[in-house]
Amino acid sequence: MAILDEIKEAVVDGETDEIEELVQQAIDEGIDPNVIINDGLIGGMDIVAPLFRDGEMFVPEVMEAADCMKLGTALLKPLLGDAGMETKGKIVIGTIDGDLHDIGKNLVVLMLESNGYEVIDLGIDVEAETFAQAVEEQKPQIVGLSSMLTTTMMQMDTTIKCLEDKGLRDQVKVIIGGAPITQEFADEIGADGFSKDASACVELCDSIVNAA
Ligand code: B12
Repeated sequence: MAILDEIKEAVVDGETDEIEELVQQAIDEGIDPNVIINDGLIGGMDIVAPLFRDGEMFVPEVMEAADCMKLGTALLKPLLGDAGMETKGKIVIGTIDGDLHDIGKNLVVLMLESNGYEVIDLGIDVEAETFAQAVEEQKPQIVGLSSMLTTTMMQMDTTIKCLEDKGLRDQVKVIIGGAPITQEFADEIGADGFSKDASACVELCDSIVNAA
């Protein structure tokens, strides 16, 4: 079996003991780290997603798949390189209040950092007030909100309103993303940008900082 397929399968099976060895093997075979992430690790999560939705995989198993993603991306991070690059801008990011999903956000962070951005990651389950405080203290050009649950995605609207209430909205561009998020939703809540994946997020941030 080709190594990328083995990585995919290891993510689906939650093989936390094997994933690092497999990713290292792919690196040793000279496969581009971005390809290992997109076609190997994310390829695995793409198989997990419908299984979870259809009740064929359960939370503990999906957590193991998530752990594989973390172990694999940690090995690849140094290879994506950011050393010596001049900082393009500062970004505060987090998963919104009530939401514990962080795989996608972590990939966004990884891609932004390896493309020369300074990223302050507030983690998961981040309250609107905490985003506002970080904007006030860190003075980023961009704040990124991640959401995977339709039940809590309106917290993005709450966060934008909180920035408005504190007089911080004009100082920062708000970008949003996550599986249920669309451009239409971004327009509806007055976000400045949306992207469907981590690579597109880098392009979005580049266009925002270049326009400033
Ligand atoms: C993994 C997973 C989990 C893991 C999370 C582990 C972790 N550390 O993240 C666990 C098992 C903990 C979990 C829990 C739950 N989950 Co869940 N989960 C998933 C799953 C299968 C995959 C998500 C994922 O990691 N995808 C892979 C990454 C790479 O993709 P991504 O997250 O979309 O990120 C990309 C883009 O969206 C974008 N992006 C992401 N963030 C941002 C931010 C910005 C600023 C930008 C620009 C772009 C951007 O770039 C990313 C990289 O390319 C999805 C299924 C799905 N279709 O998404 C369900 C899913 C999101 N979960 C769901 C549910 C219901 C739950 C639970 C309520 C289940 C339960 N009964 O307990 C809990 C909720 C816990 C909580 N309060 O948050 C539902 C949500 C349904 C809905 N309509 O809201 C989904 C859709 C599954 C389903 N039913 O189909 N889950």
